[in-house]
Amino acid sequence: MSNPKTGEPNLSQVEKIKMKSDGLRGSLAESLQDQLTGALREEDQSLIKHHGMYQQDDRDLRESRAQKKLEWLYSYMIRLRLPGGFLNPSQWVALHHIAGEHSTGVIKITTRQTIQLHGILKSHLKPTLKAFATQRLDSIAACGDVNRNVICSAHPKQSRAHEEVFAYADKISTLALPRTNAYYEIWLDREALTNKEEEIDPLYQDRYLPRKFKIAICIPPNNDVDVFANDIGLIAILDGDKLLGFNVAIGGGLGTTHGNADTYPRLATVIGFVASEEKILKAVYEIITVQRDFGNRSDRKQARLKYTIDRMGLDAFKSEVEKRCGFEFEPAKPFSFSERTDYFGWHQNHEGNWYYTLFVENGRIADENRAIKTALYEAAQTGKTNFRFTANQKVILSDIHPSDKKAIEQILEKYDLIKHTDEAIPMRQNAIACVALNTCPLALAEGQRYLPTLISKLEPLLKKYKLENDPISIRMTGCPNGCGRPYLAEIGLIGTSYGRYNLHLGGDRLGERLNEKKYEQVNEEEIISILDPLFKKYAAAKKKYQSFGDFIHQNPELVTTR
Ligand code: SRM
Ligand code: SF4
Repeated sequence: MSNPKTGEPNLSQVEKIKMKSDGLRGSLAESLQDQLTGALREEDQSLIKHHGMYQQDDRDLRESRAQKKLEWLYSYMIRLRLPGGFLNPSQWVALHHIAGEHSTGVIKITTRQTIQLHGILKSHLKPTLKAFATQRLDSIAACGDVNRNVICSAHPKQSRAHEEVFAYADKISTLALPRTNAYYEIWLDREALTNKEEEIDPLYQDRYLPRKFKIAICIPPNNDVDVFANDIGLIAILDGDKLLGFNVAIGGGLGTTHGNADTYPRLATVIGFVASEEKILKAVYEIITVQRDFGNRSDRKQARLKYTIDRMGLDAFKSEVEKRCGFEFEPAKPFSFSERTDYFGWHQNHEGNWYYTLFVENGRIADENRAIKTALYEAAQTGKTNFRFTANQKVILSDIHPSDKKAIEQILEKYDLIKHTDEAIPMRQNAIACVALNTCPLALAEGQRYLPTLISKLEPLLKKYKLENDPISIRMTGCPNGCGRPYLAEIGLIGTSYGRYNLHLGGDRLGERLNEKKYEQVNEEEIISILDPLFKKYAAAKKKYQSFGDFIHQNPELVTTR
């Protein structure tokens, strides 16, 4: 980690870029002016992430463009910062138009309760962000080495306490926002600040964090956010309708690298309970500062909080946090999860308002098989529904007054979306696939473009064994970074090369146990021929097990690791 001669840390390239970036400005303003290329200068490609954007290219077109001696077709993905994943109807209408005017048109719901737009050309970046700003929407810190979008159980209005818990997503997001005004200057043409004092950032300083940082809040008994996959997981402890505080879990993270045994997925560990709002925010803040000060800044593959904790030891890490907080955590309170799901269809809350959770396969809102995008636009235009995203890439038409339910239902029926939601088998409803090809530069295999087809091939098997109503969780990613949280699925498929995946099995249904890699580099035919007999045996023994994942976990001899 440090130079043996000078004792100075061997900083990674990204660390150097951040530190000399003048509050994440770098030469972004100049890079944007350069009309000779669709790309940014290399250093700015790192910085732009902290503004919620990634430079990408259309990977499907690489070869044909190379043949024509053209540079890759560069474009940008923008990810919004939406703590708790909420949009009002006028924001939705604006999003619909922005997506149409500046991006591929597809509104992509992510696994962290927000949306991404892809395919935005360099010249469209500023107009896109300006249009979002008119709706009080921004992409600040949606990516980069900072705290990302804070996620929260997606049904915040189930009870009064749910609403209170939801408000924490916003408070934490604000607490952990970088102080720089670079975003406003570069993208929104605001005046540069003359007084740099105002930009002094006590949390991030000039180094930001060693790596991305993620926080989730969940409300048992539903672990719909996969709370243990986060750097910080806050587990709400309720007494009836009263929020008592949160158990705090730290050190979750899923990304790994093929062939690098020093990388691993890790579930967050519960370290205690905190009660008052002041203490909760202080605890979150100081966990971040300890990671800032102790995290690995030489090797980005070892820089996430999970590695800092495992290197320092959990007790030492916790003591350092408590020392900085000036208080000790109370012992963790008992809690338990009984589900990890979105509540599809219509549900009414304690105030009498209605919620409709719509099935959106892998979060792609477009007019593809069904006119989902048009339907949601029409629903938004009525002004009678809000929109909430789930951490499983779905959307909830929400907060609908009883007198407005009919109008919204008619729109859903007009576009056949109620049937669309009801007809998807639970495996499909709950499945997650990451973006992968054609935009993700790290993809080794397909994700969202392929999982629907694979499920269609598994569906007859499930029917054959009368398992079609069993919500077996299946998740696929195009590489081992874990964006679709495949390590927490009963069936996890992790891309290794085009058409091939490592098959992981045996995760539980609640997101409390990681699965294990059982087969390497299998193709579709092999996946099906492995799962067919396992489904058959599970169906015969089903009564004895909570889930397919438990069945595999408790009968490891059924799976021959290869
Ligand atoms: Fe992710 C990188 C997409 C959730 C772990 N992720 C990427 C990038 C930006 C590729 C890149 O670095 O150039 C992907 C952009 C693809 C594209 O074209 O849009 C990408 N990640 C996504 C999304 C959109 C997947 C989706 O289909 O929904 C999710 C956006 C979330 C958001 O709104 O903020 C997404 N990524 C996740 C999750 C799941 C979660 O947070 O619950 C994980 C695993 C949890 C974790 O962080 O450990 C995840 N993404 C990664 C990693 C591995 C990090 C690591 O610690 O090793 C990378 C690569 C990296 O950071 O170097 C990555
Ligand atoms: Fe890309 Fe890999 Fe994330 Fe999928 S898991 S979006 S392929 S980085």
